[in-house]
Amino acid sequence: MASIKLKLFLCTVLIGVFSRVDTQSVHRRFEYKYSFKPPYLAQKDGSVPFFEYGGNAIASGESVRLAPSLRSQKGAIWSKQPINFDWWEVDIMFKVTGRGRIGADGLAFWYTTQKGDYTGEVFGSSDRWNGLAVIFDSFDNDNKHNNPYIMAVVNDGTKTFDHKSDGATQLLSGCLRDFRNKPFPTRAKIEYYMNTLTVYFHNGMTSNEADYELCFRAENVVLPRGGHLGVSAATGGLADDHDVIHLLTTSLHSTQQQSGQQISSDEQQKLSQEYLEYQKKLEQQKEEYRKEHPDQVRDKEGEFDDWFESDGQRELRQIFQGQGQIHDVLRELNKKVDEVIGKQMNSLSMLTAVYSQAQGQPIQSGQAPPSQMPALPIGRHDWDALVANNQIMINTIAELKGFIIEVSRKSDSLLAAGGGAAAGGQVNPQFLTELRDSINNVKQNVLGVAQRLSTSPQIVNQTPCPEASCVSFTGLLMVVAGQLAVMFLYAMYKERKEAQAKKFF
Ligand SMILES: [Ca+2]
Ligand SMILES: [Ca+2]
Repeated sequence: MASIKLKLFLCTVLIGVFSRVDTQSVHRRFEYKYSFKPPYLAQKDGSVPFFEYGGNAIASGESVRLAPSLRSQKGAIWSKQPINFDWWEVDIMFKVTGRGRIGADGLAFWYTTQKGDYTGEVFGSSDRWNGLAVIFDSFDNDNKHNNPYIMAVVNDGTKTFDHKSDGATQLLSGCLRDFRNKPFPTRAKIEYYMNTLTVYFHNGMTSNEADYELCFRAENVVLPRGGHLGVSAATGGLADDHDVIHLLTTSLHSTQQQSGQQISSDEQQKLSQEYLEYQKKLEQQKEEYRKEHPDQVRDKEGEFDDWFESDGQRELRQIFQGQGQIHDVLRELNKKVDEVIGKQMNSLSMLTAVYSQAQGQPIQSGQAPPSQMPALPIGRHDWDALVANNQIMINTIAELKGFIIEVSRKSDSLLAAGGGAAAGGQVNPQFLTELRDSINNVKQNVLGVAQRLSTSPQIVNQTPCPEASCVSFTGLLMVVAGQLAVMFLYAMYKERKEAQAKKFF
C-alpha cells in the first residue's frame, strides 16, 4: 500500500514538473505587420507596408536610409498600428557608415505609447517619450571615450534626455560596442519577455547569424502595453549614413498565456485570409515591377553584394587594425633593442676600462674600477694561439723571400745566357720558356705555402688577425705577382737595351 502511495505521489510530482516546464516554454510568432525587410522593402510608390516614415528618411527596395551622411539630418520610421501583444522580440539589421574616424549622432529603436516625431531632438525622435529607447550612440558628447555605446533608456514621458552626458545618468543598462563601418551589417536583438529586457548585439564582423553576444539583461522592466515600434536616426556636425536593412518583429507567448487567450477560429480565419491577400498583392507588385524595370532588377541583384562589402571602409579598417598590431610588435622590439643597447654600453665601458688599464692610463671617473671587472673573455690559450699564428706568418714570409731571391737570380742568369743569342729586337723563345718554367715553379711554391697555412694549427680559423703584423694570403700573392711583372718588364727593357748597344758597335 505504502509503495503504491509513493508511486502515485511521484507521478503527481513529475506531472506537476512537466506541466510547469510546458507552461514556461515560449510560443513565437512572426508579426509581418510590424516588420519590414528586403527585397521590395519599399513599394513602387516608395511606401513601406504597415509603416510610415518621414523627415530625411528615404526608403528603397533594399533598406531605409533614416539619415544620410550630411549635416543635421533627421529621420524616422514608425509602425502604423500599436502592437497587440505583451511580449516581443525585435531584430534590427542596420549599417552605420561614414568616412570619418568619428561619426554622429546615432540611431535609436523605440517602443513608445505614441509615435514619435520624424525630426525630433533625440536621435531624430521626440523627447519625453513614454516607453523604451534602445540607443546606438555614435558621438561622445561627454568626452569620456566611451562611445559608440549601446544603451536602453526607459522614460515615463516626463524626463528630458541628457545629451551632454550621453544619457549616462538615465540609462537602464548598456554596453560599449563599436557598430560603425563594419564589413557586414550589424544587428541587435531586443527581447522583452516577462518584464525582462535583453539586448543582444551582432558586431558585423561575420555574416554568421549565430554570432550574437549579450549586451545586457535587465529584470523588472515595466513598459506600457500596446506601444508603437519605430527606428530613428540623426546626424550633427559630423555625419554617418544610417541605414536600416530590416526590422523583424516576433511576438512571444507563453503556452499558458496562449491557452488563456485562445484566438477564435473566425478571427484566425480572418487573419490568415488577410495574410494571403497581402502576400498575393506583394507578389503581384513584384511581378509588375519586374516587367516595368527589367534592367533595374538585374542591377538590384548586382547591388546585393554591396550590402556585405562597404566600399573601401572595410579595407581601411583592416589596414588600421594591421597597423595597430605592427605598432604593438614594434614597441616590443623597441624594448628589446633598448635592453640590448644597455648591455652593449655596459660591455663597452668594461672594455674601455680594461684597455686603458693595459695602456697604463688612469681610468676616467665614472668608469667602474678594475677590481670589479669580471675576467676578460680572452684567455691564456688565445694569446698562445695568436703568438703561434704570428710565428707561422713570419716563417712563411721568410720562405717566400727566399723563393723570390732565387727567381730573381735565375732570371738574371737566363738574361745573361740568352742575351747574346737574341737577334735584333726579337725576344729569345728559349728565354721565354725558361721564364715560364720559373713562374710555374714560383706558383707551385706559393700553393705549397698556402696549403701549409691552411693545414697548420686551428688558430687561423679560431683567432682574428692581430692588429699590426697580419698579412693575408691574397695580399701576399698579389705582392709576388707584382714583383714578377716588374722583373719581366725589366728583363724586356734590359734585352732591348743590349740589342741596341750591339747595333751601335
Ligand atoms: Ca552622444
Ligand atoms: Ca560618452
